[in-house]
Amino acid sequence: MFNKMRKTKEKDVPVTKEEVLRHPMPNHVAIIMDGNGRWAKKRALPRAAGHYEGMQVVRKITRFANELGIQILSLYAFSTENWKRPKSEVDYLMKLPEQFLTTFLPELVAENVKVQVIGHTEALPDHTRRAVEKAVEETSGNTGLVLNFALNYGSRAEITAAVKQIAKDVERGMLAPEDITEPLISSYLMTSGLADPDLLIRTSGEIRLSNFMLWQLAYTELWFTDVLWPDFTEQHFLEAIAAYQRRDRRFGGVSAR
Ligand code: V0D
Repeated sequence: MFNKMRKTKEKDVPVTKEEVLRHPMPNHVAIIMDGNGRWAKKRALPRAAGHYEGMQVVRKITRFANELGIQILSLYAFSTENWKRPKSEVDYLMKLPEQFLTTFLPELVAENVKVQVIGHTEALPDHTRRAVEKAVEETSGNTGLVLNFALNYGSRAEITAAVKQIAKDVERGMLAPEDITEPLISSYLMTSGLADPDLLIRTSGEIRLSNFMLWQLAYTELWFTDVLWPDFTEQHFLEAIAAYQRRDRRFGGVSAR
């Protein structure tokens, strides 16, 4: 509460869009969208209802991020751990990309959003993979917000695959051990070509990274909230960005990076 509000004399006032637009915007915002199941449970609804509501919030926050001029929005939609959930729930989750894209792909195209994906998409059901690939293709020429979905993504698996490929390239003589620098390692990750996140948001009260972009988050500002993802609003997003902007101002010029 106190943390998220700007204090003007006696009153806490919510951050406005205009105020946030006056300060440097984070280029890349990443979100761990947690709390959909808990949201449903609180309402005695099936978990699927929480995921469905969470999908509506994805649409809302995507539009808003684009309006704010954010360049990259990375969303952790399905982790490699999520396969452990009941089959019925996994089956439902795997229908969401199609459902989302059937409804919103025209809107994404109209809004110049470029859909990308990181993660082992080859292991997704065909119907899911096809829907996502179609969206990636149809938006590949767009120049606005990059909407980067992490699907069947795990950071340690990503780093392991990168190390394996680097070893192969050394073995083939394409690369010398001296060439292995931090930027080279970044270029072997699935996020190659994307700047590292400036701000990570995690909803629903857990204070951990859960195997999301471990390498990429090395210098990222972290913002945690107890708000469940289906309850997450534009106002919460503004509060997270304002917190980032305050921290960034404090380090401005004497950056710790
Ligand atoms: C459920 C909250 C959009 C998190 C948001 C397969 C859990 C809603 C997508 C989506 C999910 C993915 C790719 C794409 C277009 C949309 C999505 C999953 C879960 C996991 F190209 N929401 N969403 N994918 N949830």
